[in-house]
Amino acid sequence: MRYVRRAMSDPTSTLDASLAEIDARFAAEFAACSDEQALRAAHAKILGRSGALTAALKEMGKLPADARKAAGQRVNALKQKVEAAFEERLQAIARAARDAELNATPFDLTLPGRVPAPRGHLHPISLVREDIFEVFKGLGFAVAHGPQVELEDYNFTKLGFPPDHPAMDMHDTFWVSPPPQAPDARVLLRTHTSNVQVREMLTNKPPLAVVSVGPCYRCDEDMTHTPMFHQMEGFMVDEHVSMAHLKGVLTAFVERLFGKRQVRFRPSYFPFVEPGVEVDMGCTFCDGAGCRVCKGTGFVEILGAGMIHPVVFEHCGIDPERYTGFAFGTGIERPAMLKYGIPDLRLMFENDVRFLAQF
Ligand code: FA5
Repeated sequence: MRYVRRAMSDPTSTLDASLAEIDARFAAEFAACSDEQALRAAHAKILGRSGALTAALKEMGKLPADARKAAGQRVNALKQKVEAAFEERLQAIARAARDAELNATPFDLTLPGRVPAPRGHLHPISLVREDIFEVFKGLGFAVAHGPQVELEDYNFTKLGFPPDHPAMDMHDTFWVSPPPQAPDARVLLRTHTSNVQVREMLTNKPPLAVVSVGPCYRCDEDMTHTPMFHQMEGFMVDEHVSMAHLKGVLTAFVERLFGKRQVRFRPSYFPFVEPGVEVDMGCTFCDGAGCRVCKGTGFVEILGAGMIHPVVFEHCGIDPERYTGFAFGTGIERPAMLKYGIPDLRLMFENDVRFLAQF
């Protein structure tokens, strides 16, 4: 319904007639509104920019000066009445909506959805990491973690890498700007998990048997190398630990992860072990018969290992006259590739669901 603007000769009477009309109708109009949108529209018809009461207010200027004050009070009183009724109706509408919601057919949030949500699963790297932890926990090893942003001292120096040693060329290192509070610190992204060996030996006393798995970084990329990859590191330190323990533990590890297969140890070099060995196992693709993966040898390289160098013990405050130990490490993408028959390491990090869904 529209409010009519009256044309009367006496401006005070015109105003009063408009106010009376608004007053007579607004309550019923608000009451007829059943939702907030309709109520706001009804309110705008009275108090909006072109609303009836707004128009009446504009007429005030036409009143004789002595009538303006009293007329202003009448307009304001009506305005307050309209606003109060509007607020009250607004709340009543909100209450009614809430009641309707509460009284509606109960909605059971715990019911399963009609379309089953596809279930995710662990990434092959995580699967192998968990398998590795299970094997070593079964052999009595504790699990430890180390930082990925590391000091050169813990990544190289304490492990006996002399500065500018050719062994460092194999670790194409990403260097990181030092923090402002230590501008001379030599900071890097760890190139291997052997930093965990250093940190654990610096903070704990033997006997120690620890395994760690985590991301490492080298400036390297091709079919079998990525700038970020994962390594496993393990070590054992106690009195009388020998190469026999190294061979026993690593043979058990290979057999528990891959099933019974041949394991062989070849001499090798790492600056932080003496003697050092490379550990190979019978190829999982051809069962030792010789294939493309094992380059016809029947063996694939699976671990680097060795007896911990006395210099490393000295750097970490462990008496090399009393204690001996062995350490081992490997990239874990390699075991994952062998275990699941994955041909290209880069597939692991492309996050293509067609690949990931196969595990
Ligand atoms: C090491 O990093 C030694 N810390 C391992 C070790 C620990 C030896 C304890 C003895 C005792 P190496 O640089 O060879 O060794 O790296 C070990 C493995 O990490 C490699 O055989 C490879 O499997 C993996 N790896 C290294 N760089 C990359 C890369 N860019 N992408 C993927 N895997 C890599």
